[in-house]
Amino acid sequence: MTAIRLTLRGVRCRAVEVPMTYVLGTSAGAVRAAPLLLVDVDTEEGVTGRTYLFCYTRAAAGPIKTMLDDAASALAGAPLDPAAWWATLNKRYTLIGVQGIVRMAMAALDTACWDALAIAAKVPLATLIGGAPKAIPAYNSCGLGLMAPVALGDEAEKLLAGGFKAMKLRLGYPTLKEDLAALGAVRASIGEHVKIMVDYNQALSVEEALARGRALDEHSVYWLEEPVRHDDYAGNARLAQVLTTPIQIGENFSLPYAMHAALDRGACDYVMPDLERIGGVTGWRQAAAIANTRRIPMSSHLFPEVSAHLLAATPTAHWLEYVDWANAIVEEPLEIADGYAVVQQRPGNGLVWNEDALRHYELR
Ligand code: SMN
Ligand code: MG
Repeated sequence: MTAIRLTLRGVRCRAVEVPMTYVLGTSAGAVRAAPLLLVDVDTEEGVTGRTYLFCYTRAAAGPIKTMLDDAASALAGAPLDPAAWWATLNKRYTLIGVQGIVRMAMAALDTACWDALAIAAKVPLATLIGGAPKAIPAYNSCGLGLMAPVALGDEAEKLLAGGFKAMKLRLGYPTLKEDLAALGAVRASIGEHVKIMVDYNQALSVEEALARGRALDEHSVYWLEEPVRHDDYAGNARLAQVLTTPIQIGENFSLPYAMHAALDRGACDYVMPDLERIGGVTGWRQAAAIANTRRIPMSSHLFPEVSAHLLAATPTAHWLEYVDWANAIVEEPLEIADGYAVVQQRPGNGLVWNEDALRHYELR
């Protein structure tokens, strides 16, 4: 741990729902607005660390806040030590289980504490965790949900703004023919030189994924994401063996243990952990070490502001997933230049709330 000494005073949470520029129409349902829980960790020394959680559904914001308050009440007055606090909180929550919203609350506390420590040390988060600010290749993951091919072509063209050289298309239509029509429409609109990742959000059986995957193998898809149940490691491993398109999973890895188990089973070619599911900055660093020992390319899932710092300190860093959801409520949105996310030199992870905008979107 670092030599910086900060003392936990408490946690403040505010729920907001921000409009999304592009609807995220996945095979498992459409997301039209982003319910976010903004988390501020206050210290006795006056430094505040911040992060946010994506709640998926409004209903989860309140219960996550309750769990965060509980965790903070157990640790108030203690010196900030996010890596060590996992053991303390694992013990406190063994019986309920460190899963779901319990784990999301712990990840947020962890991430905000790391922000506070970086601010106190006057260095960017990337630097505090052993990297340095740099440009991170990003793909545009806004939109491109399940919709008519013509609309997909139009949207894909808009998503090139910012110089993106890669974007993600959601698939999982009732038929392979429709999947190929969607892919064809995006390809025709953006040309041969922009990479297309495709995401099934676990829609397929292994047999169906083999059939659709073999067809996609002929269409230069950059990766094939979550084709089947995320925790069917045997099924994913079969796909990774048979198909030439790389298999990408990881947004549903629960803590670094799940990623370790998936890689032990050969379940994928690439990994893309999610900050709030992998265990915050502490969990991410452990996952990055696992990916490094196996030379597995590691991308991020959502939370581009913090993830850019994490990827800047990840030995096998691959792609940043860019979404613009938090832009509506932060002072300085993550900058994208020529398709790269720019990790800033300012201390911490860079998240500062725009209080005026926040009041507008706050859920009460
Ligand atoms: C996704 C992200 C957030 C909500 C729904 C779906 C998607 C992704 O799987 O990888 O971006
Ligand atoms: Mg996904």
